[in-house]
Amino acid sequence: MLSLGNLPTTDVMREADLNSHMHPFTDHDALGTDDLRVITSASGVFIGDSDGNQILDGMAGLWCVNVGYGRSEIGEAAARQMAQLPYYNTFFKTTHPPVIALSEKLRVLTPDGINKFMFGTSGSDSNDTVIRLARTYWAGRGKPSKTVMISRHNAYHGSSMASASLGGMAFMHAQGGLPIPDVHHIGQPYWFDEGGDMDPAEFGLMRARELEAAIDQIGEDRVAAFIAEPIQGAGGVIVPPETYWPEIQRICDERDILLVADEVICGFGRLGTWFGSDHFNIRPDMIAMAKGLSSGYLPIGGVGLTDDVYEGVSQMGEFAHGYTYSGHPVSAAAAIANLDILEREGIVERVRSHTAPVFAEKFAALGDHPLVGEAVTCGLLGKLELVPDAKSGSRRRFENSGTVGGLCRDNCFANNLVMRAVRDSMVCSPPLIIKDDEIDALVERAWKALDLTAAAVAGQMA
Ligand code: PXG
Repeated sequence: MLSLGNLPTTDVMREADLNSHMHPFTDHDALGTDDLRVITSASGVFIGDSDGNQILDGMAGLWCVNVGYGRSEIGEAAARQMAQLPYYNTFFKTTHPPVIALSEKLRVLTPDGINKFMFGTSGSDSNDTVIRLARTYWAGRGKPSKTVMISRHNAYHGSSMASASLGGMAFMHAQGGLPIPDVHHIGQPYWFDEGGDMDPAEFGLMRARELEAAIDQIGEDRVAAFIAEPIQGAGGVIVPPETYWPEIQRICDERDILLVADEVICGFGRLGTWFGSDHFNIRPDMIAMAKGLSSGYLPIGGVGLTDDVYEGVSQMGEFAHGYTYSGHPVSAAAAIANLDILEREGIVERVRSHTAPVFAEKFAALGDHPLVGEAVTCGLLGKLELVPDAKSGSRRRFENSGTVGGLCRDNCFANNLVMRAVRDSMVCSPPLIIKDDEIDALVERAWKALDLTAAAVAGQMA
């Protein structure tokens, strides 16, 4: 059996992995032993593998390691808490200092009006909590028929039964009998793929107004809430046209429904603001959080809610919901240490005033590559749309969606860069502490991967 103190060779670990470990979102028949990278260490923006490669992590893990790797303060805070009180629950009239301190801190940092916090361990369970809160709120307000959640196609809200239903990933719905009832999906504000001949502003309005049409069609007396990521992440870093969010906010103000911002990726500095809602002037009734809340050092997620939602839910007496690990003291202590780093080092402010503008300028250069139809950034999110005839300005896609993206992702990895492919879009979300010369290295390696990909595509076409 593998001992963590004395690692065997890469090949032995790969084989042991395939024998006993089932990976998330993975076709195991297509997973050869050679494909598996064993990641053994990390520091700053780099991860290290068992063969000694140092790989620039352009994804911050899975969009989460905002403060970068190797922050011993977070480990020390967790260790202190482990020694003091490793576990206690918050169910039966009990609480503990870490969950109190974290809630107080979030009250200050989150968007205006978000004043109460309920915790879990992930983005998925946070969004399950969102559904239960929204439906219970309306029951508490005397409108129990308002149960329908409106979301968007190609949204990602998690992988549990309820959160995957809320998400709009057709390939996920195709397995296991999803979605659950009373979830309705409208179109996404993805101009590059779906905007046709409309200009982006007009398209953004049209997609926002699908919410109004859906409320009319379903009936306002049936709709509980609209949920959306400020910028879709896993769907392919889809930055909506500027017209989109103001129109969504108008509709939610005029209609008697709740607005939920899924801040799991956009929260905690990703866009150069504490939350994506701050960037887009969204006034949410609830926010879902995870990932950057602890920079991924320990699992923790949560939902922030307004006093109105809190009071509405409280009308029902006991809210019959919670997890063994809601507000876990060690995770909460790690989250506090992580938020302290973000504050003390002025990381969010630095992303806004320095890192995001530098990233925007350097990443834009990738737009000149013959394989790239569009290079987009917002804060420290980046995305390249790969298309066959970028030079002509056409947004036409490759046939066999995902093949070229997958190739490009593999070429990135071979050049010691992690970028993720979403269909034929390459997405990027580096740790917020990335330095200027590391941004240069990221862009250089991405360019090289694009060159290799273009050569392979040309070879296939020849
Ligand atoms: N909401 C959003 C916006 C997310 O991005 C979740 C909820 C669910 O969080 P948990 O902690 O339950 O995973 C997410 C997660 C990818 C990828 O490949 C993205 C996520 C998770 C796994 C993979 O882009 N986002």
